[in-house]
Amino acid sequence: MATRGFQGRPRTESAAVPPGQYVTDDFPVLTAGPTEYIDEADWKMTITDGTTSKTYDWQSLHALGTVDLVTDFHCVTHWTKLGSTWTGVPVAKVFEDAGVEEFEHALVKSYGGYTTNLPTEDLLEHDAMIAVAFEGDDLTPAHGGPVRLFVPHLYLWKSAKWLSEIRFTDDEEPGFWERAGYHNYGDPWREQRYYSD
Ligand SMILES: Nc1nc2c(c(=O)[nH]1)N[C@H]1C(S)=C(S)[C@@H](COP(=O)(O)O)O[C@H]1N2
Ligand SMILES: [Mo]
Repeated sequence: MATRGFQGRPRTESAAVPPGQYVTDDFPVLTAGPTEYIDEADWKMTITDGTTSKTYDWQSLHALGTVDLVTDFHCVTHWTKLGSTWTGVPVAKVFEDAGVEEFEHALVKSYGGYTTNLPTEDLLEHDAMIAVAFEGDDLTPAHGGPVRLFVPHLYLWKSAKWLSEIRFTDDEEPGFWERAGYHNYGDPWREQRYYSD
């Protein structure tokens, strides 16, 4: 009789680590430029499709309801952190609340001018969240607090710190590292580190 149900290998630490990555217990800080210091009370973020826009502050973001997510994440500089708990509002929830149009591309902007781009699908159909806490504590300024994007299935440069805007567009617009030669998509499992990969 055929066996049903789970047939694969049980998930082990090595199975959870993408190629070329090592596991660290640290949480290194990587910022191209100065750390932004933004009070919760001053933070604002706009969701826009160029025509319809909605702006959120700390209260109106939290009013949508936060969820906890336990996940691994991967930095292009080769470190991977396993099983951290993040708290935030799923991007799909904010998107729905904002009532903006679902164009194919998204450009994410930060206080301080950092940008990154990704397909809208990757913000809406994966675990992407607008994160407010890491391991149960408010995000520190160095890690993008009070609010950052967190997209665990792509290399960490897509997770813009000090989030200020998500813009949905018809045309793809490369962000800061994407213009500087990083891969446009950045899938850690396919080692999409640089443009030529
Ligand atoms: N605003 C902003 N967001 C950013 C960056 C940045 O320089 N500015 N660096 C990116 C890169 S390259 C990485 S690896 C991660 C690092 O996040 P961490 O400092 O919390 O580890 O943030 C990403 N988000
Ligand atoms: Mo990075």
